[in-house]
Amino acid sequence: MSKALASAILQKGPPALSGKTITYGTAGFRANADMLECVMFRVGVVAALRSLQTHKMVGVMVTASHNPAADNGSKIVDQDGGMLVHEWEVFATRLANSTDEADMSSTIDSFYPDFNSQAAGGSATVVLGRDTRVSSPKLAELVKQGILTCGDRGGGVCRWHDTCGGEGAKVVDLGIVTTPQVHWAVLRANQKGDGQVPPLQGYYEEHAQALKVLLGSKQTNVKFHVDCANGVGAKAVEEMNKTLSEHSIGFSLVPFNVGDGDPELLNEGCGAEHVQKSRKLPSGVPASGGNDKFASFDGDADRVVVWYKKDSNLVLLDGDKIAALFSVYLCHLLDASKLKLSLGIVQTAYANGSSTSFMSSVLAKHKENVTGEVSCVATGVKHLHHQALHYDIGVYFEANGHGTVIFSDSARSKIEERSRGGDAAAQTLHAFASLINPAIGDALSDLLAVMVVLEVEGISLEQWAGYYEDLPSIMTKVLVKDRNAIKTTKDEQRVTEPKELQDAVDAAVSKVEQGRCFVRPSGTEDCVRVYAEAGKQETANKLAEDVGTDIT
Ligand code: 16G
Ligand code: ZN
Repeated sequence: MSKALASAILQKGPPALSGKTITYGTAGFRANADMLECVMFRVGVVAALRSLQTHKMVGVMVTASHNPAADNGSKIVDQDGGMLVHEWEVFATRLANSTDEADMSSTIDSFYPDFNSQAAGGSATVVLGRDTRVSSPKLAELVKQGILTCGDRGGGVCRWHDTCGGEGAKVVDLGIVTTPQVHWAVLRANQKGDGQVPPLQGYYEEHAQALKVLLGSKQTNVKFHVDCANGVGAKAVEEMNKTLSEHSIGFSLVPFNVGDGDPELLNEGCGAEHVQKSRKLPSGVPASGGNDKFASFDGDADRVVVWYKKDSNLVLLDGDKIAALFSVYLCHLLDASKLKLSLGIVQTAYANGSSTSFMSSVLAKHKENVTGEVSCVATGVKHLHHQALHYDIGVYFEANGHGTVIFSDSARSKIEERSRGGDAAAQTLHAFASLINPAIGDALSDLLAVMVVLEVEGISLEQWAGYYEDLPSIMTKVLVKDRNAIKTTKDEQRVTEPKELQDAVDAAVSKVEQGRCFVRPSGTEDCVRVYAEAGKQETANKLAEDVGTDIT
């Protein structure tokens, strides 16, 4: 059976990778859209196979997130609503690059040994979403073809079955949505287990219901201007606004950079990536009063950073600051409820050193009622999410604005039980858990969570910014022949190979006050990244420059 499938895949042609291989990396497959046609078809096949194997729905999102408009990519959403398990990432990479029927068929057999037995009578359902890129409709169509090819009944025989008793493969196309909405749809569909994907209105309703509980009788009138990076966020923000106003919730999100002009403007000089990396105002900022509040999403709305203007400069509240805001809030609630739950704060090496010290001191202050720790893992949401699962409550954020808060099943039931007994803090915890996307970082959920925490705790953006002061930092990239020659420790803080490189980094860092520096190969680009931090900006810049020279 795997042979029949391999031959059907190859009929679509070999991958147009011009001699290069493509890897399912931290953010799935990403490349120039022209290279991706065949790869996308194969992504559809992999997703259908994963659904067949797990007997659950999975998802595919066609997007290249914050990358330029000419790029595209795809991410597979696993049956639990999270990122694809690692083994299947390897499978996806192997299948995407294969050019030979025998190799492809044996790849299917080795990664999915039960394929032949499970295929008989089995079925697959894949939830499909796409972003606003010009290439996305065509590439989503190819993913669809890949999915349907798996269940194709050409000549009355399903590709999976000799005599077809199963339902083959099905696609539920959500059209243009945010990446986190695909994760949400898969999670909720599998939780319900009735084979139906809930309408997206449920996503907006869930947020509104949770906000109502969190705000209680508080009358609010909070406005945030939202830079939608000229991507999918604009549509979601508009829908969210409608639902908020239907429920008379005094939160308004005023979108700008909504992508109604040139499609090339996606992520161009705007959005979370631009704001967080350059610390400059995005294009298209509406003329506004001095006290206005802003947020920037990335192109597929799974990242958010918050900011405001001070003397026409931008004051950034990045993912680290969002994690700090949520952690302080959650510590207060855990103190008040005496639930004795563990709180893990998960960061990457890019987290500013000041944020790590701040979080550790917050946890220390609350140690009577909260057992907690701050941990550091490798870059990429899947690593953070995985680590956050170790705690009752896991707060995870990358500095770039990717993150969420997850609650374990047992924490949820303890919170629910306590809140049924009328405990106000537990009721608030319960509503917060319902507000924030449990599957993955979600710009819209995170922003609403930020807004409600600021509002109910009476914290201004300036006070929040004052939680701690970031150490000056810089990130640079260095082009090398083979970035994979550089190996690091699991948390990416230190280079293990070549050893001399870490020695050189250590020597450079030892000369710098409050210095910290690390080097890691990028998971998304053909380069090596250098991050440096120090007491002064010039010193951080010099440290990054010196280490960069050591690499080349
Ligand atoms: C991907 C990751 C992002 C990470 C970035 C680092 C996901 C969904 N996305 O975009 O979290 O910050 O890669 O890129 O995991 P780099 O490896 O090129 O530095
Ligand atoms: Zn993104």
